[in-house]
Amino acid sequence: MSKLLPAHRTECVDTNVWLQFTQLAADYKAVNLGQGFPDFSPPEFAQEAFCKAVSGGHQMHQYTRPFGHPPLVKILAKFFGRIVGHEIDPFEDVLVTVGAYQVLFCTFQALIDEGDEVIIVEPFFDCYQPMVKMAGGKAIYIPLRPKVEGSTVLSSGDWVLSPEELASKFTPRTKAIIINTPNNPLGKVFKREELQMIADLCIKHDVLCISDEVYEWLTYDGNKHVKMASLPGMWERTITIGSAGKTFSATGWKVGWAISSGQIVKRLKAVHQMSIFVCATAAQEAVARGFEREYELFGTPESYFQQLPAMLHQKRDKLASCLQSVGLQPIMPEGGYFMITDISSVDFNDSMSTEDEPHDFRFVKWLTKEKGLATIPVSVFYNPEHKKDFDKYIRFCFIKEDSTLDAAQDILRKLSQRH
Ligand code: IK2
Repeated sequence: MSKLLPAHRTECVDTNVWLQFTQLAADYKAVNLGQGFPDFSPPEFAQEAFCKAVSGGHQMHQYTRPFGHPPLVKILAKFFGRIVGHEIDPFEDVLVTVGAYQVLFCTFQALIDEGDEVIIVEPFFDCYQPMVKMAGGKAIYIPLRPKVEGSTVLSSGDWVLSPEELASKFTPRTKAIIINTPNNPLGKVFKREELQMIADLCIKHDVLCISDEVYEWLTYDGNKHVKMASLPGMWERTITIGSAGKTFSATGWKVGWAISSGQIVKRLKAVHQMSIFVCATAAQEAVARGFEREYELFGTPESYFQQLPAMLHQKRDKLASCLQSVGLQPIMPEGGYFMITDISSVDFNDSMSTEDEPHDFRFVKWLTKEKGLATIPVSVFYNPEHKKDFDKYIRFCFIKEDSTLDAAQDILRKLSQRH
């Protein structure tokens, strides 16, 4: 066999939806409600903290502690210790990484062995599946489904797991389950009872829970984010994943973290040490200052963790009314900054697409190229066997300037008039 061939472990990595659709949006100069990032600046205090860090002396430009800049791990431990109700050791129980993406990679590499099964709740952030596979694990899927098939589903809260179906997925080989709350792309915020049902199964089968909580501050209509690690018996088996990019509307800073028991974090640190070693100092310093501010203002109207969801609530409602006004039925997200909608009623001429592409891929390409509006097909958040059942939905991102949402509205209105 040729020595020029790559290692097998890279074979599970195919093209990536973000590369593909972000490029398409740029090529066609489309109004971009595709990839999940704000088209506005982070809050003033965060920008100032970043500038201050950069001009804060030579140390800010040199390596810091490999497993997390000390001021950052200290405030993360203090901040989340108060919420989880468990003392968190900043140097043992926290790892800072290059965004939540790298935490996911470290987690799977550190904890999954050849043949281990990982239960993935669908829809799921698309990298979970190849990352499990790359670690030698086997992904086992369980979809959230609308409560009553065929009825009009109006809220992401109507999408639920079947407790019996979930229980049937646990086997002696199950090592972990990964959940994402608030969920990307659906916007579901798991209720305490739903998390308790998952926690009970984790404890019963001695399984880890990887809890991707990058949108934790973004909940609407009185829905409350509950941290899996705060449930009884879950601290020692939960890896909680967070992202400064999502927390402070600064996705380009690429600072993320894992919080778990020291024993688990020690293994994640090993992967981090062998891959990245140390993350950018100034970005971590700025995130630390952001959290210190939020610690003091927690629960007050000045807190960004109150202001951001309040702003996004309005944007969510604006996008929802726009979709409704053109005859589309959005599934109202309880959290996060994405909204999905059924597009099966929309006629479109997709002569440019290939036959074998899923319906939502064809629709999104057509909408971007022909109409100048970029979105994301929802079937990318499903495993190949379930894609067909969910390819009638597309995802809109609403953490955008009102002018961007207005531009999207103009396009959708024209589209509906044509029909
Ligand atoms: N986990 C989830 C659930 C995410 O959504 C993301 C970021 N995804 O945003 C792209 C999109 O869906 O449009 C991550 C993890 C990664 O976060 P970070 O940017 O901190 O690496």
